[in-house]
Amino acid sequence: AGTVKTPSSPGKGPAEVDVVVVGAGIAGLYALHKFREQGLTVRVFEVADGVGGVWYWNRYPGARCDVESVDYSYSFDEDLQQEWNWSEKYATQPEILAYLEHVADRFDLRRDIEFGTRVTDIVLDEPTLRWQVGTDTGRAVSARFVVLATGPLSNANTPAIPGLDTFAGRVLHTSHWPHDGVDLAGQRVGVIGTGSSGIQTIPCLAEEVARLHVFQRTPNYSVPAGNTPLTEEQRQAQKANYAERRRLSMASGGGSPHQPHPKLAVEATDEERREAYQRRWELGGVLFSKTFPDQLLTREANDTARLFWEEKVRAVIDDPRVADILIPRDHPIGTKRICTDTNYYQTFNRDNVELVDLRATPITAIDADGVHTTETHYRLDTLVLATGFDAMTGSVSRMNIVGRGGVTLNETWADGPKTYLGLGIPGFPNLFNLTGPGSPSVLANMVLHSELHVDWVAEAIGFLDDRGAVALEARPDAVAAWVRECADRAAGTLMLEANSWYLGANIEGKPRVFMPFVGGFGVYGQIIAEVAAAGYKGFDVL
Ligand code: N01
Repeated sequence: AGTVKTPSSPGKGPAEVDVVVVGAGIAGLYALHKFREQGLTVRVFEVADGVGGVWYWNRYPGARCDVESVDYSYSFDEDLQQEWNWSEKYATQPEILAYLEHVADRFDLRRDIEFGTRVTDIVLDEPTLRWQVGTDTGRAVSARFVVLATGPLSNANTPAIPGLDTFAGRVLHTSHWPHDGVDLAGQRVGVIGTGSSGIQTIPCLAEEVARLHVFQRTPNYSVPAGNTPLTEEQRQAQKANYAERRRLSMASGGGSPHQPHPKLAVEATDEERREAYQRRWELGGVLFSKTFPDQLLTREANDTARLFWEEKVRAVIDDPRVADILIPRDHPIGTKRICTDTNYYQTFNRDNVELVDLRATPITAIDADGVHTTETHYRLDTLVLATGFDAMTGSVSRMNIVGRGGVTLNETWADGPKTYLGLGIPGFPNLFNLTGPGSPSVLANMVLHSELHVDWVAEAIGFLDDRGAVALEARPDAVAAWVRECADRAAGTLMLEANSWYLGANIEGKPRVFMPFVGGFGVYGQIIAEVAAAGYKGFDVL
């Protein structure tokens, strides 16, 4: 448990504010803008030297969003959405970062953000119900509200492979790629990890390096992104239809305007199914896993998608033995985040690329020169770790968050995260965790989800202020019911059949709990709106 520091202000910045926001990514930037517009004083702390969150850090070659740029952008300001021009259907990391920097400038956000500052402690002062926030730069700020906008995928996972620290070459993690780029021309490079990051970067690295060894433990499903430049005509058409596009997105399952086929996969004819899958295949990207409404509900429906996918993928891989290694067999399609790619499978037809099947020949150690498997030693100049994140709880768990009675959030969540609506935690009044466990989170479009959460918190603060109330605190019975509802909904799907990071399965010792709310973004939006309209049912108003 932490101690309460006396508010102080070494260097710059206020010692007392209405709201402290942790993180200046998509959610944190909008939170700052929204709360400030509401007349609140706000301070944002951000570890990085700039805005952007994941889009600040993940600069690996090929990094690109898998949600269409027109949808993966803020809706809160009509002029912003009409004036910004996306150049491609799926935006690259540099373009998204440029957009977020533009937003920071346009709304004059930087003056309330302290960069290069990590929040270390968030401690409740129980008599006043204020939060004392401490940082690694020695700042201590007192706030009525704390909003955690630390992002579900911001804490890199580096595997504990024996000897990793003895490697003489360079070790790069995709999520902490050097800002000035890396020249890998002529090198022998190894990539460990074939999730979304690996699958995006492998085709780009293959074109640059002399020799690429891809170390694959578990194969993933990937669908071609189908990225294209946007023409001025397409942009105009999208913008003319923006309001309707947003309306559909807010009511949808995943926060984008595309609707699933109106029939169940198991009720459609073979021909109808093929046509529907083909249309989604051509549309490109993650939406393939939501072609039919029952695709993630029953094996029978899922198999129809899986077999269509397998046929497509086998057709572009020259060596059937390589195809066998690249085709997943351990989980239904879509039960891990489906990946999107540009020429991923075709990359294994190249002479300078070798797929290493770690299921057959596991890594035993890393030495100064490269990677040892049970069969071979691979000499490498550079090792790329595309090994993912301690997702959804990783960043929050690294802060010392202390609520009522000196109990920490890590103690409260020892058996897995427990929230009411993802937003409230008993014992932690006025502490709001955005887009985290208990909300649709990573299953939805993060930009619209961030807006939904920030707007809800802003309204809740307005509600308290109108009544002269001090705090909102989730009730234990409401948490128990919500945790049960989230678990029941997940159990009704195929999502528990994969060892995914949604379940914490990629991190040793992490409790196995399906963390996102699986009931859909639109449904969730309705639920939290109804709770607010009913005077914050399930919360104590203090
Ligand atoms: O991480 P991952 P990611 N030895 O956890 C392997 C979003 N995202 O950064 O499955 C060998 O998915 C691990 O293997 P296994 C998106 O939501 C989006 O790729 O544990 N291998 C796996 O192959 C995504 O889902 C975009 O057997 C080891 C890989 O590393 C999420 O971020 C782009 C290992 C990790 O895959 C995370 O994606 C990028 C070990 N010891 C990311 N440890 C887009 O928008 C781990 N692995 C397109």
